[in-house]
Amino acid sequence: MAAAGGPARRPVDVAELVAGVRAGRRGAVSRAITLVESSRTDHRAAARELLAELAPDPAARPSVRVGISGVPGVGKSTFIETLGEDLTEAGHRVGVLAVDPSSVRTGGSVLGDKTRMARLSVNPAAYIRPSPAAGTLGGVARATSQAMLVLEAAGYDVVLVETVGVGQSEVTVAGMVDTFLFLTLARTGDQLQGIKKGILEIADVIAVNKADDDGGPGDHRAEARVAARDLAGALRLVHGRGEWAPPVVTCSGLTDVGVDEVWARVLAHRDHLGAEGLAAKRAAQQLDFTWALVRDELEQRLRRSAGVARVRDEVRAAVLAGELAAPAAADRLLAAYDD
Ligand SMILES: Nc1nc2c(ncn2[C@@H]2O[C@H](COP(=O)(O)OP(=O)(O)OP(=O)(O)O)[C@@H](O)[C@H]2O)c(=O)[nH]1
Ligand SMILES: [Mg+2]
Repeated sequence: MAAAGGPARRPVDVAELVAGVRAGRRGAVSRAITLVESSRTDHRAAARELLAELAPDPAARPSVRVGISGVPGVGKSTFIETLGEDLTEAGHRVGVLAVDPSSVRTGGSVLGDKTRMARLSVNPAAYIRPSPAAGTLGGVARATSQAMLVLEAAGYDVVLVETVGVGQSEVTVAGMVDTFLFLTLARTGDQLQGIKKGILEIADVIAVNKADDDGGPGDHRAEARVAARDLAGALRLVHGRGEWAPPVVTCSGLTDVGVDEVWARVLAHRDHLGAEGLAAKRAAQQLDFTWALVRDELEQRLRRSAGVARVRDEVRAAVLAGELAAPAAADRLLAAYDD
């Protein structure tokens, strides 16, 4: 375990890492993911080499990539644990990753609390990786999508990506998976207010979770069914004829009721895409990802720019004092960057 912080910065042995990942060795998988998460220049070069070596065989059956989102506490981790156990029992190998926007600010992590997936985290057919704890959302997204490639090369044929349902992270995750599953609750007040319209547009499958009798008084199953019916009605207004209309089902991740049904809908969505549709979707995602990487890199160059650093304080003071209008200030900064 010399990778993390040994004083002797040994160069990365990419060939050894490739062999280890391909053999499905957990230690190698962990080190490979740490490598693709690293922002060190020499690591970035090694990571590129690694990913080129691990590139999937185009003739092989593609993995199943599913994003799972919903507000904090909706039951994503519990659902993933139950689904993961069911899938590994059925012979799949399941990788779990997280994109956590809060980790970008606080250094925390959605999956940091592994006890929430106590069974899956000791399951030999599963691999759980918490969200990288630092960086921009773009950086975390890059790390996550590359970690996905590592897991796939290691033989994980299902990859589940958990993300908290706040803002841009959902759109980011939707841009790197085949199917986007949105978990919601029956009792979040007005269904349509509780769920941002944007979510309804990116969700491929929706499940009203906690449809069980484990959460206090009331008939949660009946409430969940009513909520699912209302949502399905609302979705018909959003989606046109002939398009995939996201099915709305009910489930309980905690008691493993309806989870198989949710998975069946995920697979139905894949069938709807078809092999060509899936390939086209992934290709389009790669193009979007390319530009996201460029934007991310440009932002970092902007931050590192010596020219910008020279005028930044002065421009800031002038704008705050009302002496310089924003468009003129932006021109000054851009001119300083271009110098
Ligand atoms: N009744 C009931 N409770 C559940 C269910 N799933 C999760 N819970 C409970 O809800 C709480 C939150 O569950 P998590 O699985 O951690 O939720 P999460 O969406 O991953 O939460 P964050 O990662 O913090 O966003 C826990 O106390 C769970 O025991 C369910 O299907 N039914
Ligand atoms: Mg969670």
